[in-house]
Amino acid sequence: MQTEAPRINIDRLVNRIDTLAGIGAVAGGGVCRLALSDEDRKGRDLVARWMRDLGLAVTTDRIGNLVGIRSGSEACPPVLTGSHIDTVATGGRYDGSLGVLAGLEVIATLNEAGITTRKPLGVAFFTNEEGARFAPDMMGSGVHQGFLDLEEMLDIRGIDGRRVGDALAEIGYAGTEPVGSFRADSYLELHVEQGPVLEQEGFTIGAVEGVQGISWTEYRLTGTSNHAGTTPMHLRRDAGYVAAAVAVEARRLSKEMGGSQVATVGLTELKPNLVNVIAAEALLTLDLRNTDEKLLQAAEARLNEAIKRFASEEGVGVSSRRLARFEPVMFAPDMINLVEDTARRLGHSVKRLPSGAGHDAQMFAPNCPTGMIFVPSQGGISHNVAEYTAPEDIRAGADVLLQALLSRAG
Ligand code: HGY
Ligand code: MN
Ligand code: MN
Repeated sequence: MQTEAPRINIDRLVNRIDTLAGIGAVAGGGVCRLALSDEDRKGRDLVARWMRDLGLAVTTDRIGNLVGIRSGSEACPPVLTGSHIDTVATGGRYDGSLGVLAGLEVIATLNEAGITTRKPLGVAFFTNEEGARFAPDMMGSGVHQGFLDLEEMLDIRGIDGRRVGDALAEIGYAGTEPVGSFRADSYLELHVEQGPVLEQEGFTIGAVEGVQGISWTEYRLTGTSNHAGTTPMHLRRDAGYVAAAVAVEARRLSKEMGGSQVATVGLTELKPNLVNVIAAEALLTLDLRNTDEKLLQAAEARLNEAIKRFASEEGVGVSSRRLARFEPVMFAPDMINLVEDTARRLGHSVKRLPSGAGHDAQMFAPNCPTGMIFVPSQGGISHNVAEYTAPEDIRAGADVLLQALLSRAG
């Protein structure tokens, strides 16, 4: 019988994090592995090899989710962990990758300790969690858990016009495993907080209560290109001006609403995008989030109304397309307690908090007991090449993951 609880090997875990970060590496220590890109393919190949080297039985489903299973003494639904390895274009090396690689580190530690769990354990990574190239985000896990339709997702076109199904086939990860029917005993994901709370308040572990609601909309504004010098201001139909007004109003409204309301105009494209031409067209995206569904709906309605008003005052046409919409999700109380109790048992400070970011875990929450473990992000920075989490915090998070998974898997 194990005398003392096994501990993860932090050097091996950090080494895997750094090795994976070498694929799609960008200046400043960050990573660009947009979903279904060639870098994503290389990252997938590496992690799939590590999964097999650890003796996991690996399957690939029809939207490219990979699940590696370690048998237990009983045949029953697995206790699953994992996250994503796709990144935004200016991503960090921990967002997503930490959860997948910490899951592999748990397997490696159990293999070394010769421990067989009662329930099987699984480590997964899901296709296109970020949604930066192909919206919506959490695409793979949403299909995996039956909330997003496979065929509809395969037909989605990205910001570069590519079709998901074609890009997936091109990187060789259009698997055969069916989707939507996988049932886990439970799901527990380790992820960097990506916000400032744990660091500012001096906590090592976050016991995540849930994920806030997410609303992504694309607006296409159609004005009239004209000469920047000869066109009197009252005769303009300036799509660029309306786009800028939207960003200002989104900021103003969020401040007025307060609470957890946030708003981001992250993508704007002007046509023809020239110094002396009034923009004929503007494409922009609006990312709205709130922990409260009713408030999120209110923010959506008020901003949509404002955009219509700005456009009509400027004589600009407006059309919109929904890119993503997920309601807030609460995690299972017994999983939140498990994270909290395990962290305390291992001597780590722990705080309950909601997640500002979307995560694959939110797709499991309606189907099985689901929880998340957060570790601090230095300076609260993420979706930025400077993203950093200290090794001692990574070790703490991975040890909590190991012990919590052992508690679930018996
Ligand atoms: O947008 C998000 O919250 C996540 O990074 N996909
Ligand atoms: Mn993430
Ligand atoms: Mn992310």
